[in-house]
Amino acid sequence: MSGAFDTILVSAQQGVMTITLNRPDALNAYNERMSVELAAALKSAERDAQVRCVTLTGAGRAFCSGQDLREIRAYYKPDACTLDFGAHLRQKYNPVVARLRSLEKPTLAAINGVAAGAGASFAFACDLRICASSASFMMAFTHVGLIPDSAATLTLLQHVGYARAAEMCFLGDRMPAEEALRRGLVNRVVEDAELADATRELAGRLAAAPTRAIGLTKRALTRAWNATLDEQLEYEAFLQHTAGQTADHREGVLAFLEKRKPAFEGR
Ligand code: LHQ
Repeated sequence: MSGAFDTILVSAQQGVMTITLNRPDALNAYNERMSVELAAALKSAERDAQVRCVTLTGAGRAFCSGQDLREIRAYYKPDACTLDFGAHLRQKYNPVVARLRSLEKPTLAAINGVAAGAGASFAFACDLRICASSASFMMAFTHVGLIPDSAATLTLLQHVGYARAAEMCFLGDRMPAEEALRRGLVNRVVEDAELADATRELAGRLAAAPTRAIGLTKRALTRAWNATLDEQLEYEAFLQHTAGQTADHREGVLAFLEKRKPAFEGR
């Protein structure tokens, strides 16, 4: 599938699909074509049983600088902006974020450089974030008089809490990787030169995990934000019924009893 795209690179190795946003001259700004291609790559990750982890990263010195502001330049008339923002988000951003969140496989953002605007939102929508030490996050929306979108008002809030989320969104200051780690916004920070290896190692571990159970765990964690204790207990019982029927569950228990490492197959 790697040959089919202009704005992203896609490769698959040992159960890990790596999607690289690939417009480095524009800091991987998100344009119309990238929205179509990213949606297609995520759809194929969803359908392909061989894919058991998805890594999202950027080519060059940035992760993603958000909306390509040059591409929408023509909408800015002398007295008004004629872009239909609602339709733009619903068509080009929301399906990608929804797919990232609902994918029943682990997603890992490998943040190689600045993640700004919707670029930060995409990183926040992934399950885990590993970060190069020179990377940073910037809620750039405020600098162009917009509100955070692509679910950042939810995901950032979940990751760092209201006070920090509000400050990041209102002021739009760059948050360096180390601070993001302290605030719980990212899982790991590594030296820039180590990012590729550390990502491969972590993604490899995720791809070797019991994929069905991970997918069901994602569902449970997502539902928990809006659930009461009783609802969540019931939902866990419902999902565990499914997990209990998987080959990986059986393999995990047998491996424990036989004192060996489990070999999960993702089914
Ligand atoms: C860019 C961009 C970019 C085009 C760097 N576009 N070229 C939703 C609904 C509808 C519409 C609007 O948007 C949204 C969601 C959003 O994402 S809103 C937020 C949009 N993003 C931004 O406002 C961020 C704009 N970029 C920046 O603030 C800086 O470039 C950052 C802080 C990311 C990096 O700064 P530097 O490291 O100093 O790099 P630079 O500014 O020199 O950029 C390098 C090149 O990349 C430059 O091109 P050039 O031809 O001059 O070398 C920039 O024009 C280009 N570029 N971001 N979003």
